[in-house]
Amino acid sequence: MTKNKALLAWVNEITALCAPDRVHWCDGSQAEYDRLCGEMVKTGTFVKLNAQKRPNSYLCRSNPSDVARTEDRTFICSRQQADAGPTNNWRAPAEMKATLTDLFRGCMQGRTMYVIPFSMGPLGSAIAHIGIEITDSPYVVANMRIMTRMGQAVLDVLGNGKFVRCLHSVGAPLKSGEQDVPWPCNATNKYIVHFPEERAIWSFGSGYGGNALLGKKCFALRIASAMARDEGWLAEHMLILGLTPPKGPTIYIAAAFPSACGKTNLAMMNPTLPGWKIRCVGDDIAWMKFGADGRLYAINPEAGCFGVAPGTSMQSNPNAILMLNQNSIFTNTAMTPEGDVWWEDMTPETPATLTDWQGGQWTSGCGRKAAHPNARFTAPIVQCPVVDAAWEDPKGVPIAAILFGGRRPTTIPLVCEAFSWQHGTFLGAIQSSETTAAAAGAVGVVRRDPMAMLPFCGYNMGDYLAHWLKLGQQAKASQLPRIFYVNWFRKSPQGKWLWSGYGENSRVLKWIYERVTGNGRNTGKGQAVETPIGLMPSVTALDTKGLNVSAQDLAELLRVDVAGWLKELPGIREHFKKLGERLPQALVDELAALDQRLLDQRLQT
Ligand code: SAT
Ligand code: MN
Repeated sequence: MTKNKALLAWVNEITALCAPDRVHWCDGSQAEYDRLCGEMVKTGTFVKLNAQKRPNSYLCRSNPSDVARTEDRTFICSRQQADAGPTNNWRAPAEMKATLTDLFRGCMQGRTMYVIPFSMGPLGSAIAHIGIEITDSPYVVANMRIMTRMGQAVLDVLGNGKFVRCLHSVGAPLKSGEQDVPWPCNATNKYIVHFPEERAIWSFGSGYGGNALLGKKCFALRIASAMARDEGWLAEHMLILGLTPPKGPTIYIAAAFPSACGKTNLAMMNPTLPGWKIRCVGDDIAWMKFGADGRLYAINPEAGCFGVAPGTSMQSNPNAILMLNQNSIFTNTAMTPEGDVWWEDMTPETPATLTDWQGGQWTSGCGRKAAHPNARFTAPIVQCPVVDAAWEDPKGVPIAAILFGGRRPTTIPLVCEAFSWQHGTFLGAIQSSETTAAAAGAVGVVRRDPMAMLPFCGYNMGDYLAHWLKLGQQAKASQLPRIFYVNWFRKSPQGKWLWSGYGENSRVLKWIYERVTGNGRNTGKGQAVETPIGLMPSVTALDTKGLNVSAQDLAELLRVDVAGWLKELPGIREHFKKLGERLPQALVDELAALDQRLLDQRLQT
């Protein structure tokens, strides 16, 4: 247990407010996990999967009203509205506390309140931080045990120290004798609320993903980004991977893409280039601090993957499929008659009949999706066959390159390198992607999503970009990671993919490796040409040996579409206007310089 006075007082306070029937302090043991999962099988929340096919694994079906993050119900409650900025929903902290206090009063009646001590990052790492989540959802407890280091060991490390307060309720109290439902939630009243100055989170009404597993987006991104601003580090929506050539040292790369744009696939990819290896440190979040040597070191604050299931297959991501072989939780996937999970594109052949994600009968060709497009797996990252040997190193891994990217069928080339940290920050600031099913709302609409942090930055996005610039100025330029912008998602006007992606993306990573390690100079490798938008590989610089791509498609992938870029500019100006007054002038200057370079280029051609 704990002697931490602040923690004990807070647990007492929340117990009095929420009025649960019981309080359980999670010890994080396997026995506790097995018991909770067993109880959820009894109540119908979990279905135990066929143990021959998938040992110690469960399927869970959420309420159809609770299937993704709800950004319109997500709030940043800083004291000053300007500190939340124009891209976040804001309410005055006192007003929001009053609303929430009313909602939370008695909200855990008939339920057990769980106290979950968890560490984001290896226990005791100087980059790690501790949180305590209080929740009335055993589903959250089970997922947090996979996604974080959780339990008594965390309390031992915490001692009398500080922790982030994470309060969560499904918002569905039970009257005495009332029968529970498999997925309790509050269909009409959802609040995902952050108090960055207090380092506190209050989440009400949703049991799904980032709304409820509060260590993830709420703490590790929204609250941590505010901590990082104050303390001079970076909390980013980035995967971390190690890249090793056939001969030569490993480099580490961090990459920011919006939710459901292939971070998990890239983080554990099998390169098609012979002899190259990729190892996974993390697939979603990176916490990065400058080390004594001036380099930027990253840890993965998580211990599991909460990945998008549909589309994951032995072709697209074999290492993820192998990671899910056991000890995993599946949410909103379909189920086979044999009691295993299934989702769209999981296998070459579609099963004839299934139970769909809502528990209904499903037959092949019926026209409905069997799994929800945002169906998720939760699996321990140690089960990934290509987990990096240093993934739990408390020091973190040194980052040599940072990638930004998104889904863009047109205009944005396969890869380009920033001229400088400031230009790279600009490329991150104008990052754009088509929306996906990871968040509630329309899918396939292009949105500007700076550093893939728009839904996850816990403070003013203008200040956030200024923080990036400031860290760059404080560091030695030669020590800083180099910044690249990539786009695996180009399509022809007829809608055909121009680039096969997945393992073939190793060809782009090889060029990046050569840029970073050879400096592109004197080695004859990693040759780049200067273009208005950045440094790009000449057509021969990209290793295309054995790649099935026409010269025409390759040229298109590596072309600077001057007309297309000029058409982007009004949208970028609009976007910058939306970011508000605190947008750094340096980025406005970068935009003007880009405009000028594009116009010059148009004159020349
Ligand atoms: O639901 S989560 O926020 O955890 C997943 C995602 O959107 O990336
Ligand atoms: Mn994510």
